[in-house]
Amino acid sequence: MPDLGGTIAAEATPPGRGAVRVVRISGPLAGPFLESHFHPVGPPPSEAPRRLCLGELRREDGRPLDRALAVLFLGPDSLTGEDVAEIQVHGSPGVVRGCLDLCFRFGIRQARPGEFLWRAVSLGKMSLTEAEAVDAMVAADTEALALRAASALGGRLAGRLSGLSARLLELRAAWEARLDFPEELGEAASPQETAELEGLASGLAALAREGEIGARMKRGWSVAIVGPPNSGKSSLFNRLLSRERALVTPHPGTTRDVLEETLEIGGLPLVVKDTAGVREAVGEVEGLGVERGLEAAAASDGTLLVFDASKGWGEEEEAVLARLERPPILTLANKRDLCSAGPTHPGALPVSALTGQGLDELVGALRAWMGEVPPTGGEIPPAGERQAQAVSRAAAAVAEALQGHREGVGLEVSLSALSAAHRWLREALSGEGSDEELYERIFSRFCIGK
Ligand SMILES: Nc1nc2c(ncn2[C@@H]2O[C@H](COP(=O)(O)OP(=O)(O)OP(=O)(O)O)[C@@H](O)[C@H]2O)c(=O)[nH]1
Ligand SMILES: [Mg+2]
Repeated sequence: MPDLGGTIAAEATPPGRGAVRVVRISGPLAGPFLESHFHPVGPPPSEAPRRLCLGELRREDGRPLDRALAVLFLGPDSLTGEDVAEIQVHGSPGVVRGCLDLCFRFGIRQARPGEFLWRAVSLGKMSLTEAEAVDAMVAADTEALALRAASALGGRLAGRLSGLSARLLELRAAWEARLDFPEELGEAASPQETAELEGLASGLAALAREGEIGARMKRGWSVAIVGPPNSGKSSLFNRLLSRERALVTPHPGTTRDVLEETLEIGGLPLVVKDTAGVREAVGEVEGLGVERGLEAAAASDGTLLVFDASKGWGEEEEAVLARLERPPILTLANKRDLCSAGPTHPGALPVSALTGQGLDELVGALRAWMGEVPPTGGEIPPAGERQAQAVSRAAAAVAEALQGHREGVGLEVSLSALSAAHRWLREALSGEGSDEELYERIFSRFCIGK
């Protein structure tokens, strides 16, 4: 088990160069560190807690390291519940390194991943649910994911989970009592109890579904662009990305390696892959490219089959279709600008990578294929994968209890499913185990500085 005590420091901002980078310190040495190394222009941070103070950060030998802003939050009114200092330095790797080294020579140690949030949870400043929502927020690559994470912040998700957990406990208690005093209370569940079980089952099922949507939103969707050589796959890929990412030439067999880029459609991530044109390969390299392209197509959630509408649909196109594992989600009749209007191929969407014709329809169709995912979910979704899994197990256990109850298995059997559900809900809420075990299991996967 790692040492989780002492005063810790880490950079709270991402590495690289920028206007400002922030070093965060938590623990009893936070105040003394500022006292000895931060020389304020006005009152020192210890006399003006929670206020930004301008001053000079100086090394042990008195040489200035940077002009900086510092703020001190005195525990327990801080992120972690301990004394926390934050120092805003100029955003260069050198200054941050110098500031952290100064901390380490002062007896402060490097924070482990997620250790600030872990301290906040162990000192009761934040629920596990909120800490995981912060982690999900930092990991959010799209606005839709940020909106989901935000709805779990501020304790609302924890409130919802505890509400469900309390109702479950009450139902368990009522049924335990019936088992203990069958003569007085009767052995059969009351209609209200049955209704409550149904309510719990549907509430948890909705929450579990939200968790699945969240996991999907994070993972994203993937689509491979396939078709005969020279049909305009790379041109369409570039058009979707709005930049010249892939090579385009009039020569068939231009694309070899699979190119992958992530697009955001309706706030959701979509990985688009450009692949080599499928035909009996002209050479070894092209042959390898074709194989890779087909593998990428098989590994994607869907394919877009592109053909050259000015040439029309023929044997080449049928051959590509035959080599796909699943039917394409959409067939695109490209180079529509070269041929007059009229039917191309049944169900194909006419597009032109050159003029952009049909692109809005294509994006709309992709969005529809990705499913109608409500960006905020309306509900307050589970904040992370661990929590989503626990909720989905709780939902499965309650569904099992309900099914058993309907089949008349008896309260005892339903109760054991209910108590399993309760355990999973508690796991979702607070994680099971000691503080240190929780650190290992959950927080150590977070990034440093959180
Ligand atoms: N007129 C017209 N030309 C297009 C269109 N799309 C692509 N082209 C042209 O078709 C040729 C082939 O385009 P690419 O995008 O390289 O085709 P590809 O399917 O990626 O070809 P491979 O990588 O060889 O399989 C290029 O000369 C493009 O400029 C279009 O919509 N209209
Ligand atoms: Mg290409």
